[in-house]
Amino acid sequence: MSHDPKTASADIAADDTPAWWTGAVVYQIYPRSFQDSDGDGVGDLRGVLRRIDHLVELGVDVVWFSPIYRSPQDDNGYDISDYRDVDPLFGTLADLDEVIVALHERGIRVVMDLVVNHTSDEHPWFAESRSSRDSPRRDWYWWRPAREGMAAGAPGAEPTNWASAFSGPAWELDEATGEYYLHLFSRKQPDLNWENPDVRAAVYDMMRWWLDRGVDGFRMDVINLISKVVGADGSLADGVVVDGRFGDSRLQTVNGPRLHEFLQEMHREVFEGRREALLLVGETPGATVEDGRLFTDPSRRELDMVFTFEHVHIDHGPGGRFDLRPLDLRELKATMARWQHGLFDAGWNALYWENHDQPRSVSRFGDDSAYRRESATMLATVLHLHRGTPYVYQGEELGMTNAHLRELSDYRDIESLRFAAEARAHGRLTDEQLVEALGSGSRDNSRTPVQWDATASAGFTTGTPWIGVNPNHVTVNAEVERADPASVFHHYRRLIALRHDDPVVRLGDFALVAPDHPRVYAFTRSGEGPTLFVAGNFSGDPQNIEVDGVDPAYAELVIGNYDDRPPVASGVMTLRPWEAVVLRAAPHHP
Ligand code: ISL
Repeated sequence: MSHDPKTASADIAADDTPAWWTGAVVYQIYPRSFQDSDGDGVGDLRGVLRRIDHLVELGVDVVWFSPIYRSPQDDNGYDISDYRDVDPLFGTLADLDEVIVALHERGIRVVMDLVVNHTSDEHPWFAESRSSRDSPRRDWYWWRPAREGMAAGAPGAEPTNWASAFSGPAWELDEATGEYYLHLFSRKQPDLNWENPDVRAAVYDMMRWWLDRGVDGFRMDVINLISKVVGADGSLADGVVVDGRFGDSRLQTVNGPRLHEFLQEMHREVFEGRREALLLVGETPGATVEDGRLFTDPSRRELDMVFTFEHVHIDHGPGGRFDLRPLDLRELKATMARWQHGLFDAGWNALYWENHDQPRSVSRFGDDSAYRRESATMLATVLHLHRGTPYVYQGEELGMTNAHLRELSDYRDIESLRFAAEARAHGRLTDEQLVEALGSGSRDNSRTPVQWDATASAGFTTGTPWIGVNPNHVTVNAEVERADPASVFHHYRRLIALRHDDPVVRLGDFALVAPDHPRVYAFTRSGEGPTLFVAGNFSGDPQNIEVDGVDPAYAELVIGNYDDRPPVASGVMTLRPWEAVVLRAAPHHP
């Protein structure tokens, strides 16, 4: 694993040309819910082929596929049993090749999800690892005996007190060999031991295989969990106990001591010489701005950008995602601004409101009934005018809302099901409260089928969909959206085109305006070209905002979500309910 510094900088920043992805917009496909082609109720790759025109019309530059690898589907594909094959649920490798060619022909790059913090327990590596204590692959995963002085299997005998992200302990006893294995997620997702160089070599080999197959990058699942704090004697430490039984494992598992070393090694082993054409985005829950810089400063040769979680945790109450509170807009602005400034001179931001783990943004931060169109377009405008690479999650461009699932039995996500089972077992929530908590916080909110049209299954499938179609598909769907020039869909098209055309959107400096305004999110973008002024009203009431720097009376309305521009009097602009505007200063205004 040698590294020649003379060639190191050749493939990035060879000149000052900004990387291609600074002007790109990424679209996330969650294949299981995008488009079914064979009537089994689950979306698939041939379904994607049918909808490529939708992506082309939208104007996106990249498609990121959530996992389509062979998988027992315990966590909808984030539990992989074969990294080099497509799950029959989604099609075949040949189908994938067709999809890649079809997207490339339209100038759209393809990014694969890469889940290498853990595998499925049905991956041959794990089968071998668990087969005996002497297995050559034993050390590929985290095996530990019961806590000292305790019998394996006794309550509390787990090697550490860490909790799994999906409730219960992060350790599972394997009866056959009498040891526990670590799983930070479900028990069917054992954590790989990145301390072992053979594990790393196998992962890098698989990644090269995918690049050679023609993919253009990776979205790296929980990549900042791959390095754990491990003592010289191999020990793992308990976390501080937070809720009686379990300790907080974050100090031991998040942004661990060898993380940056591993990422730099991955870069040398996999990306050296071809980095420029690729998109490398890490999912990094728990990363601070300082971490974000370490990951994305190009001179460090790690990643291009990372997904921060700070802004999507602001409305979490003590109970986390199942305990959402109203958004504090001031906090949201301050958080976003910190990342904008922190990664301005070195590094880059990934911008998102939604993905397959987050509730729908129009339901969460907007008004998904009376002002659905207005609030969805306002949220889009604010996000897409930041500096960074915006991510559009399937259906977000249609203004899709939370799922409206009514019964506990309607839920499919392992996280929601485990949460519900535990809350019931401990009598913590009534069924009514549970339906309410899941209704706003469940990951299933964003996993219902894409609403293509008003027919029975929204055009998603001819069969029975694996999860209920949102009943509002009769009015909220792509066909209706496409027919209306003022729709959420056409608004997204304009925002994407604007990023492609305006270097200030792409690279300009960012400055908040009226950071303390509780209901208006306003900022300027300035750089090589006329300054842009952006404002979004995060409420259903009219809001006033002072407009300094850009005189709106002389400014061009670049994009808005009402028919005309908002009224301005004596330097005060009055935004209408959920209104968003992007104004461009006249050339004589700097
Ligand atoms: O959504 C979460 C739980 O409330 C997050 O903690 C989530 O589990 C975390 O963002 C990691 O997400 C990724 O890895 C998980 C998988 O379940 C998610 O779908 C994936 O995006 C395990 O692979």
